[in-house]
Amino acid sequence: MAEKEQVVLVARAETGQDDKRFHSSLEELQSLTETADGVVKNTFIQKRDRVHPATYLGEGKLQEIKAYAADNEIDLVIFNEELSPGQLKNITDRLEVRVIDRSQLILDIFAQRAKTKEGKLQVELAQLQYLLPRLAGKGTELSRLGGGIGTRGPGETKLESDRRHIRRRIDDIKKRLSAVVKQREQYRKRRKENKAFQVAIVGYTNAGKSTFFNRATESESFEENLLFATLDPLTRQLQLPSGLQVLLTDTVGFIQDLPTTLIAAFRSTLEEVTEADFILHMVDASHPDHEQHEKTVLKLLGELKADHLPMLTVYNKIDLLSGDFIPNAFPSITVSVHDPIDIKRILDKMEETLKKEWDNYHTFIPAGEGKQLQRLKEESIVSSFHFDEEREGYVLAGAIHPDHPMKHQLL
Ligand SMILES: Nc1nc2c(ncn2[C@@H]2O[C@H](COP(=O)(O)OP(=O)(O)OP(=O)(O)O)[C@@H](O)[C@H]2O)c(=O)[nH]1
Ligand SMILES: [Mg+2]
Repeated sequence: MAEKEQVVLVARAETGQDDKRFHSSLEELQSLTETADGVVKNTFIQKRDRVHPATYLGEGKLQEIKAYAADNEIDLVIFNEELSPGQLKNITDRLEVRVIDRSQLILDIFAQRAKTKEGKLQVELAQLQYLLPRLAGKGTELSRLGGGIGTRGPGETKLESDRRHIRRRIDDIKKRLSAVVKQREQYRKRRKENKAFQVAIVGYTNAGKSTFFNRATESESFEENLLFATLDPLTRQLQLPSGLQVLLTDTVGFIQDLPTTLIAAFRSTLEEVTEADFILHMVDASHPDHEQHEKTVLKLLGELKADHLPMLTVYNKIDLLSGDFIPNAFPSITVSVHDPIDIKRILDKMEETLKKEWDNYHTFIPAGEGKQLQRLKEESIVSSFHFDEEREGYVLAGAIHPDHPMKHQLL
């Protein structure tokens, strides 16, 4: 394995800003750096209300960082905010060490983690779009693409560093993406026609989504104590306790201050969410900023126009909390998805929540109509069920989605 890069973080603090928020964003930058395989050696903070248009920070601070970097064999300096192309160039010239910003760091992590063809194409597109205005076109600038955090491309591909090639590659990726998106739409349409009930797990990065997804479906989705462990949505079939069949989708984690290029690129990855019938919102209740995380996720759900969907909030990692936990959201459940009993509790609670949204029915199905019976068991929530000897058939009660095609036969 390559040696880890030695990193310095740089942030700008404004007077009167929310202190807690500032520190959590710095801590997040540190986690992101570690996820990208860097080691944070030091953090520089400058109090400054206005960004210096040319160099972001003041001259004195930059000299201080430069001296530190030279004395401590620093490979990379990461700025907490997005830098303009001009700032990036000026700062790099002054510090004489490689410089990237928060966006580039996140893009780099995404590049490492993307798994599907579409995911890889989208990350590369976002990276190239970010890079293009930042290439000054001189040989020295281009050589900075040599390697390390912020320069890595998705999969086997290497990031291009020549403007003309980049433009051609961007066009090429867009063409390929539209083909992939069409395929995906077809597939989704087919799935909709089959009327499968779709549940999307959403939440801030590292909340425990994949852990729940794996335990609930007993599969092997990549779960790790890293930010953005999951980049491509994964969908699997799951049977709820009553027998209801749903399609469960694990999604990419949300984060505050996501680079704008990435929001656009990842919209289609999150389109699974807009297609969902139900949202499971996973929150790491043990995280000191969980309220802020919750808000970030709800805001993004609003932007995706998915905030009208029925939702269950799952407060996770309760094993790490000592005191009582008071939830903000309703309906909600407090769990540790490491505990198998809690997996079952979440599934029960999902059904309970759905039942409240759905319409109740009582019905009779003659013994010969086995197919109908099977369908009701899989597509509705059957709460009671017995065989009536006299009438020779099944007496059922349960709840069904208001738009389900079988509904009118039942009521
Ligand atoms: N202590 C504790 N750790 C948990 C719990 N649930 C998940 N974790 C850990 O939290 C880390 C993150 O879990 P993941 O399931 O990868 O989180 P995620 O939400 O899928 O994260 P992204 O894919 O990055 O968005 C892993 O190390 C899990 O083992 C829990 O209930 N208690
Ligand atoms: Mg995950």
